[in-house]
Amino acid sequence: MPKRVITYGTFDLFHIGHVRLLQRLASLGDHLTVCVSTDEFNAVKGKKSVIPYEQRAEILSACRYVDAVLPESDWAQKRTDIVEQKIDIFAMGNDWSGKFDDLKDLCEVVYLPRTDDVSTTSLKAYMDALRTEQIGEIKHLIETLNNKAASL
Ligand code: C2G
Repeated sequence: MPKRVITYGTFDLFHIGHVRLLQRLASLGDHLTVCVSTDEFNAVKGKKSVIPYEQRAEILSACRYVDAVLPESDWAQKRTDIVEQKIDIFAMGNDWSGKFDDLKDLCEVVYLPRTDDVSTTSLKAYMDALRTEQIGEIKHLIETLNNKAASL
């Protein structure tokens, strides 16, 4: 019987950590379903993604390791999803280690190693730093031009 795997996440600013996780998840079975957090559920999680849900879902659908994409709209849907989707393995990155062991009565629960040195948070921080630097450069340019104009 083909093994069916499921995972959940925001997958904002899709990066190599996400790709490697999906690759590992796909190698666990024959079919991988990814439940992508909706923008509304992200608010519940205390997150605001840069990329809106529709685009995050489309990006995941385009990933060679992903067979199906569903919305994740609340914490409690996992049990229903596992039963309805006939899931054999529930898997997440190990930053969630132990958090979903209650699902072990329904299916195998696996936590896989995260990819170090990359995260959506660090990408956002880098973009913010770039933006701050660019604003500083623009302000300096304006000041220079004003000084030149004043000396004419
Ligand atoms: N991940 C990873 N390596 C990284 C970053 C993320 O393996 N460098 C994994 C996480 O462990 C998670 C998945 O990629 O399994 C998605 O990460 P997020 O988009 O941050 O998802 P999260 O906010 O953890 O939401 O109900 C579960 C939640 O929806 C999980």
